[in-house]
Amino acid sequence: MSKAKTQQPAVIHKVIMVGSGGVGKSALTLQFMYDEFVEDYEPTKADSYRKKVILDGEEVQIDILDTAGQEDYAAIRDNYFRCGEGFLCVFSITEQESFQATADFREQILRVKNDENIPFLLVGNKMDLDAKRQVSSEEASRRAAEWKVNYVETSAKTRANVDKVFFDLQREIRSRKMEASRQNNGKQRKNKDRSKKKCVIL
Ligand SMILES: Nc1nc2c(ncn2[C@@H]2O[C@H](COP(=O)(O)OP(=O)(O)O)[C@@H](O)[C@H]2O)c(=O)[nH]1
Ligand SMILES: [Mg+2]
Repeated sequence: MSKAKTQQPAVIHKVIMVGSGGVGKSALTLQFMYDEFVEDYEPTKADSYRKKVILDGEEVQIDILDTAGQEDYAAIRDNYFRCGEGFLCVFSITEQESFQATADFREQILRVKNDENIPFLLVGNKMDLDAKRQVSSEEASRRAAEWKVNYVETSAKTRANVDKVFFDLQREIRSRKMEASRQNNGKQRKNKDRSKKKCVIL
């Protein structure tokens, strides 16, 4: 902490990738982080990443937790979700089941965070595979509207909208934090300790 030169940006936005296995959570994360399409990332591996980015002129750090199935254990999943400030809820447009599963993820997140306005984007990935499409953008947009969130289609392969989803979500997180700090203005910050807890990957 004493190395001033390598000091991390003061602002950290914590993003969690959720969604069924195989939808492209890791591919989106790695495309965003390293500008490459990784076809064969270990499907059971959860990992966290951090990167300095410029968000509307301000240097911030984005922390991304790429979840990978251990979420089946409720305690581990809840621990992950509690750490998150914003969620990219990913399905594959080529797999109807993965779209249905987003409702379960949404429900679990709302239960853990207890906040209807939690920063959240519904992400339809693999838009480059339009010929194999099983979920129409109308259907997905309808669900997003019900949830009062935005729907964005991406391709981790072509990089389409990859930056957009990570940056849009960070903007939502930022405005949510600004709102929270306005509400807490002058008051003791009750959640301070909790928000400092590290995300533990098991
Ligand atoms: N064509 C195409 N394939 C993708 C895309 N995103 C991921 N994949 C492939 O889908 C498979 C599962 O991706 P992965 O990122 O491991 O999914 P995860 O289980 O959600 O992390 C891999 O073979 C990826 O190469 C995409 O946008 N387009
Ligand atoms: Mg993965």
